[in-house]
Amino acid sequence: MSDDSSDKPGLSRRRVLGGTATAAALTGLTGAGLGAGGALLGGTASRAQAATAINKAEVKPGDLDEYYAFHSGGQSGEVRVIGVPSMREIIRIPVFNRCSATGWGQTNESKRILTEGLLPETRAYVAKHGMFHNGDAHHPHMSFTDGAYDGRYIFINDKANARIARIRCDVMRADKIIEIPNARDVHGLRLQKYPRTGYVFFCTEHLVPMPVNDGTILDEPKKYHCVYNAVDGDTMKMAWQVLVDGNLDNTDADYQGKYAFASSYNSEGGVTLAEMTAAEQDWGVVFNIKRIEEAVKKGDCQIWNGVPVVDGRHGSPYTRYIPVPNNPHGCNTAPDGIHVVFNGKLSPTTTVIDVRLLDDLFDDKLKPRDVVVAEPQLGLGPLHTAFDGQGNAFTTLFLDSQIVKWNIDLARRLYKGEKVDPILQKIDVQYQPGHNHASMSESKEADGKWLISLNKFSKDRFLNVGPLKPENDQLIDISGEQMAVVHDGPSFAEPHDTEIIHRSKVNPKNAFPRNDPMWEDARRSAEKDGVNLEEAAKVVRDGNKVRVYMTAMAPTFSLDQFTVKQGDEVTVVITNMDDVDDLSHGFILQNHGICFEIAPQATASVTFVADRPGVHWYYCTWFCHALHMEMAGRMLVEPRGV
Ligand code: CUK
Ligand code: CUA
Ligand code: CA
Repeated sequence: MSDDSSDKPGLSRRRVLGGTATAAALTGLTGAGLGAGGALLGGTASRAQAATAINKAEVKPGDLDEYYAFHSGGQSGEVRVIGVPSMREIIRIPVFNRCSATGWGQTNESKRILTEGLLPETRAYVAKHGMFHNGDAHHPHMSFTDGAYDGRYIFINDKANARIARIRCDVMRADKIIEIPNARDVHGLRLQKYPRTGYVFFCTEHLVPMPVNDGTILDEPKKYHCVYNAVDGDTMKMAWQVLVDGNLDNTDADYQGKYAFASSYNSEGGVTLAEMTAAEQDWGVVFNIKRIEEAVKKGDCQIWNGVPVVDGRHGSPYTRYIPVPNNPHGCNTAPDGIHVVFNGKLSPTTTVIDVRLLDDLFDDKLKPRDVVVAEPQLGLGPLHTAFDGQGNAFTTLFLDSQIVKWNIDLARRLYKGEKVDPILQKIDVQYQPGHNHASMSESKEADGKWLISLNKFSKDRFLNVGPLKPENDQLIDISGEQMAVVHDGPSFAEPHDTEIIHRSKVNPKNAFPRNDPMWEDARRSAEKDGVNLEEAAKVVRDGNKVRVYMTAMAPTFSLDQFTVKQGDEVTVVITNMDDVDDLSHGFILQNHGICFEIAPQATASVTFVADRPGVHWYYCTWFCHALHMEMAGRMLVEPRGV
């Protein structure tokens, strides 16, 4: 234990928790160490072992990583693609944010995606007050076919504005974003694994008046609710919702296509920290997919804002509530297809259920606690669990700043009364881990090679950059008996979750297909104007609306000037006719706040009002040619009345 512990983030967290958490949850909290100050090697891993592991993690210049990791960007609203094991950030995919480089949030194509799925009242709100340019992206997950990652899509939630986005993995761009009715946020998100995705399952976390939250109910928490949600991942339309008791936090689904699971830390239905931590136990909720689908089909549901809502509160045939101590957080299905782990957070335990017992639970042959097959005591602040596909689990201990490796079978035997210790190793991480994720871990192809621990504090691990520090994403080699930390990776606000997916599963294109649906609107408008996007060099006036069509081909725009009148609404539509790998162009219009990227074979457009008479240069932003600097042109704006 280090001696300067008074300013350790872990201890201040404990103080926060200590204020209201139950006595049971706090037992032993003060005795927990933060991890020996900055030691590279945690637990019992030897130095030699770690050195070999670090060797394995090295990716030489010019070599490719073996895995993609898809990191959520938290409150930055984006998704980041990381190479594993090098931990190099490869690219960012803007989703819920506004991206200065790519023009996401500014181009007409991205604005359509960002607005078309909004609910009518939100659309009216943003029309009046401006677009949302933030999101809180937590849980990126790749679509499945038969329990294996299939490389089609990544789905991710926006906790801030109750949205779900779908990212096409062929071009690594978001193509659908929808807002969820009847809710005010979206938290835990996982996908149907079998037979395929299928459903996108997710939780709403914060209790609100439902179905109408228009001010008629305000400070009456008893009338607030949460719902469990399923969206059809192919159409990105709401399939159904399930009304529950208490709140919902994280979720996962089985490998049989029958059940989905969610944790609840607020079974109390409270609205203050004290209320939400009042009970010794909360619960994990099990959702019976088949029964819910049948209920929707036969109309045993209400329609709230166009969505069938099944009543899954206590006593319904659609859900079962399994008591779980205490304010549980993560909910993780093991790749064995059998076990689901609820992570106790305020309880030092995880609660493991066996999905083979769930049919009997729903037929009332078993009671809720009968499906619990293990409840190992792991350490303080268990938040999330990952798996190696060989029967072992890796749980983050937020308060202890450790990852604990434990064996599921041993935990079951301990639960039955055998004298065994399921804990195989604990390793220090720096510091305070939230999610972790092992390679291929949430699929049936979990391969037990690498684990990323997404630590919430980096503190002294990187050069000091002032009061706001990065997070620390640590890479851990889990291929041997003992875990070893092999890499520290600073990352900006704030990966909550990641997925490590073998590169054989992901096959992005080097250029967009020319007939991509992304610029369907631009193509239609061009056809109406008698313009061929692929050969365009034309200015079309339509009242005070002006459409400027051009192509970009290194090192020229097909128009090196165009003239408009002050006050015109100008739409610039650019098609990148280069089809060489890695040959993006870009378009900046000076002094108009306009910048966007045009990927190989893509079309992109921006609409603005030309309200500044004079000469304004536009230029290419992506270095594309020796004459990139010369890839430019002028917009001439005639003063009004000329
Ligand atoms: S949550 Cu952030 S550490 Cu949104 Cu999955 Cu657990
Ligand atoms: Cu085109 Cu730089
Ligand atoms: Ca609680």
